Amino acid sequence: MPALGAELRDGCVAFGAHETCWVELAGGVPRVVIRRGPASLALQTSPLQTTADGYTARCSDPELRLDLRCEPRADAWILQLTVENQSTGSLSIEELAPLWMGPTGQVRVGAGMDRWSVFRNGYQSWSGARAYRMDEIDRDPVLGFLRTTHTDARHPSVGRAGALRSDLFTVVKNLRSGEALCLGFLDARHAFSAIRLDVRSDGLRELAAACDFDGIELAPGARLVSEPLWIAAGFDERALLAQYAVTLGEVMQARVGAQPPVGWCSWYYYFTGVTETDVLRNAEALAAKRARARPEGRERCSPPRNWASVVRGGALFQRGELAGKPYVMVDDGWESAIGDWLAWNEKFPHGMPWLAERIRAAGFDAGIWLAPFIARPESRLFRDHPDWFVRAHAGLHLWAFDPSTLLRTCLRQWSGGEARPRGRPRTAVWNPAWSLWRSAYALDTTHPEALDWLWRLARTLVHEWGYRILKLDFLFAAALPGERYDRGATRAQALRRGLEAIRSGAGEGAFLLGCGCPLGPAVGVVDGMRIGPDVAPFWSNWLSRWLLADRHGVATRNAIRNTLTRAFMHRRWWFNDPDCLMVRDTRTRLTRDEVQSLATVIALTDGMFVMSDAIDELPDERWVLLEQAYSLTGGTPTAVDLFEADIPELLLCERGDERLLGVFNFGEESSTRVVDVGRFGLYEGEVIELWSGRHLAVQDGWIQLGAIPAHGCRLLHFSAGHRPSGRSL
Ligand code: 9PG
Repeated sequence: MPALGAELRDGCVAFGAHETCWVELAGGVPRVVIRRGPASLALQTSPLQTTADGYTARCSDPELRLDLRCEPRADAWILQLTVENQSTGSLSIEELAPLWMGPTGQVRVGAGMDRWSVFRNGYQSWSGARAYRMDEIDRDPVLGFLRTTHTDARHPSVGRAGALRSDLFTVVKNLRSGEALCLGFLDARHAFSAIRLDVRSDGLRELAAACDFDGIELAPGARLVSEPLWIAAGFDERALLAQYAVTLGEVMQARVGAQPPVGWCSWYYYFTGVTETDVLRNAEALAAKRARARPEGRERCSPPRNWASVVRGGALFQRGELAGKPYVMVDDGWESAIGDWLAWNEKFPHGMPWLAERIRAAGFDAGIWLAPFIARPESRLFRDHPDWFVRAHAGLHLWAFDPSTLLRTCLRQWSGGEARPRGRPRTAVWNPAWSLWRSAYALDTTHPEALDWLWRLARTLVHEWGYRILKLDFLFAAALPGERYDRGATRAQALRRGLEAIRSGAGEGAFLLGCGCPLGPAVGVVDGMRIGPDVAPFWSNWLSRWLLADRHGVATRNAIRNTLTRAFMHRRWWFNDPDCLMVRDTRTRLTRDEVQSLATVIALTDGMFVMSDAIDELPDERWVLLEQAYSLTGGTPTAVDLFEADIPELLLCERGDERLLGVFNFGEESSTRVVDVGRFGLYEGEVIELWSGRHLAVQDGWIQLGAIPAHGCRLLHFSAGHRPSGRSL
């Protein structure tokens, strides 16, 4: 990987790679944005001057001093900005950018911006992530309450071609000449951050690598430090992403266990209707499957011969158990109210501690779902402690409306009152599955009593009730914009404090699974993380295509996209949770082709392996499909065409000396595919399409796959053998 050089040129910072790799950033300055009254003000800096470990500059606001630390690392640079308030009054800090370039700046990544493909990471678990071309528009969901639940409410997308905002990091890849540039923040405990890029036909408008400080106050004499920014360039964009992910994981002390868990979750079959009997019936059905899968069992339900003879994997339970017990998770539907997590409803007559014991007696770990950072208005938590909740800034109500809030706002307006009063609890989630009428509110995780409650809650669920796996959902609520008890805390810090309180109560032995969670601040606290939207018993629908801009929300197609585009985070920041693998053939609109595509993506990307069907109703053939998919896990995935497609369609998986290649057709028509085996460094020996068992011929380095149906895939197995060495993708 060619190393970047850095220098000070005309008082600005400049980076450049050597001649063979044409990557250059020139005219970069640090920048601070402060709030003055209702307006935001970007302060210009004086020319940077060299200091012992970097550069220093003053802002146009004469009392603000900026120090930019500029540190070389193997093949990368780290920039970190410190600001010091040398004035006599406090300042409200919106943004600290260690690197900012305006129209006079220069960014080159290979020849011509027209062939750039830019990775846009989403804010939280459910936000879409993919590479964009410069003529594409990144759209937010259409309705306000969906923007609140799927994107960063403080930073709506610009909605114009060439303007992109990528949370935490980005990679810019030139598809013509091959160069790639990676910019990414290495820490997220103190502030959310993003890379903003705005390119017009006449050139660059803005490139900013900036941390969001949410307008917190900087007292006279106080200092504020940005998160460290990592900058590297080269030709191998996937190696850059991997190196960035590894480095962030080290800085934030990511929790990565030995092997991703296997589990069952009630949500995608029973939804909120789940009962105690449903959970027990599935635990028993799973226990029966496991008894049969054991070598001493009488009847072994194993994959078909041709599959088992070529794939070297284990049966679901045998290998899954090496990582600890498989788990049985009671998802949403057990609680007495959203917010009241220590009381259950009448569908669980024996109580949740009893159920955990029964699950454990059946030989599984017990898992439970909760949304610890939200509470609905009727919950005891909210009624007893209204002061534990985030308050709305003026003007926030219409961002996250529900019918009741909307009606009250209109009535207030008609009666001549203030339309959006300050200080009311801010609405966080409008979920029709809970109530059509009113929204849930966001817990203030900077309030010491609320943090104490979270600690006690986690302690009770894990150590008194016996649930070792906690699925923590709707976590973004802790980071919504609003007024908090601690006015000096950023949104990222608020979220982090809430998560840390839960970890501390749950203990080191608990497995915390984040969901609906802004990604960065959770690294080092959670063990698993949902990295995409919910799967669904359908591929996609009008709601997902139109209201959710075809990328952010519930739809199997959208879940598959993120599982592929965020695969590189797996085992570096946590275990990726791709969401559940549904394989049933009733009560679903997913076709067999769609189920096989979901199974192939989940298996080859190696994340958590979670089932969500009524196990005792599954036909044998579908249970075998689960076993088949599981036998393929454990490899290292690469989404080969990550920068070339909306949803990558080539997924290579390296498993010891075996290679697996998923070739997908995510289009709406059946389509013919050929594979250039040379591109994958694969040899011309035996190739089997696993789902059909067909042997495929390699002719002149090509495999003709024929037509792949819409949403379908082919799964190629290249057995160990005479592979040319030293070839990469
Ligand atoms: C339980 C579910 C499942 C699922 C989670 C999460 O209204 N909404 O915007 C909305 C978004 C996501 C969602 C439900 C509602 O799903 O991802 O696995 O646990 O909650 O309610």
